[in-house]
Amino acid sequence: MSHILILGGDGYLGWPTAMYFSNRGHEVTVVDNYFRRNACVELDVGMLYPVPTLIERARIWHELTGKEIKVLIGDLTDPEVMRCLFDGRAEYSWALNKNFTGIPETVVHYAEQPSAPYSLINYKYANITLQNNLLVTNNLMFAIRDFSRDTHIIKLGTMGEYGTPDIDIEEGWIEIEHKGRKDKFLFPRQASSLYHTTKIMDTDLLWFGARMWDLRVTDLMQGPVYGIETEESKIDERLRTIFNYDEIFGTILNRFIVQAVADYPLTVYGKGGQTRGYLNINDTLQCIHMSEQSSAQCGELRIFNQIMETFSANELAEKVQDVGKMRGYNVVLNHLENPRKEAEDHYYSPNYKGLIELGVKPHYLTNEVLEGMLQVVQDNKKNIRKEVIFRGITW
Ligand code: USQ
Repeated sequence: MSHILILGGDGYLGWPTAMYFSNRGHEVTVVDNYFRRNACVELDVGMLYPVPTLIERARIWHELTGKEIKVLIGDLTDPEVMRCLFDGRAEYSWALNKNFTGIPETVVHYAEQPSAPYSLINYKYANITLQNNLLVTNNLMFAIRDFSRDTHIIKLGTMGEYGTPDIDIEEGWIEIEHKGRKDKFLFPRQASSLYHTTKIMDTDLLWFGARMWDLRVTDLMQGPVYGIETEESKIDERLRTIFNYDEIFGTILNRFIVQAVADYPLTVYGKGGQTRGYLNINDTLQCIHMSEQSSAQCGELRIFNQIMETFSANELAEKVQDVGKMRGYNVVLNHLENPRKEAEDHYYSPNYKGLIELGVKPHYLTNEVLEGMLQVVQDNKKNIRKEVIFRGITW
């Protein structure tokens, strides 16, 4: 079984990915600097339930399964922290001080500031986003170039890189015919936040690395993810992923579920016609797994659109309202003036066949899935802080 390195292993997707691969017998190393946790403290946005530190979670995982997830707490914007993961110098956390066992075959890059509103609070948060996301990606590219060119990079991109163009969205690439000649180019990008802009720049950086140094890169253009439990977290509540429902780090469906339970009118922004591609957190894990099993080739930037179905904000709100009503919640929709600058009524037709062809079996957004989420949120209702649900970060 191969060695998988997960950058950003404390986050909403990072920790479930670590357990998923560990459970399947892989050697797993996670790195994180607690950026998300610290930002939640700084901005005073609560999580739905307390989450043990990464070191504690790895210890709990080991106690319950006998499997080991190695932890390094470090800031990957520091090139030396990144480079020690690939040149054999890594000194893992004193709490889990285990021997380094080799250079990873695959690195999953989640180590980014992931929030569009955070990136636009003001110039300071814009700078933090640019600095963190671009430096981490650049440090990764150079570490792999210098020490480990065969390592497969799986980077999390975002569907928001494409924006909402008035043509069908292809999986990363488009063939263009111009004055009688044809060539293949990256599909046009046009972000609607500075966070999304950094993801475009990441793509460009790694496309450069693939062209110059034959790096192997899979770039997953992911839509907003929803869900709480994964197969691995079900064994103990303390293994549940970080779950935000605030305006900054919470994504739409996770927020709507919490709002339904908290008797807070669902915050549909503007007309609610904004359509995106969505996926269950369990499908993120499958997508990473399938990408890991079939590496990109040397010099290839392979791009997949990582979504399973599309919904407008209104459609999501109505689904939550219907299931909420069945469970006795009085769910009301509130069309707030849109704090974001985005199209509210637009064409949206992305292609997303690639990951299905690789073998991913989608979990669709059924009433049962919504009920499962409502149940976990209900169990933690006492922790919900209504004042963090909407503060109005505008751009
Ligand atoms: N929205 C509402 N009400 C809310 C929250 C969001 O109507 O309370 C709307 C937004 O205006 C937007 C859509 O729902 O049109 C999605 O918003 P979101 O906050 O769920 O997601 P977004 O800001 O786009 O970012 C999230 C993740 C990011 C990921 C991205 C994928 O935070 O890391 O890259 O989803 S995508 O949207 O495809 O770019």
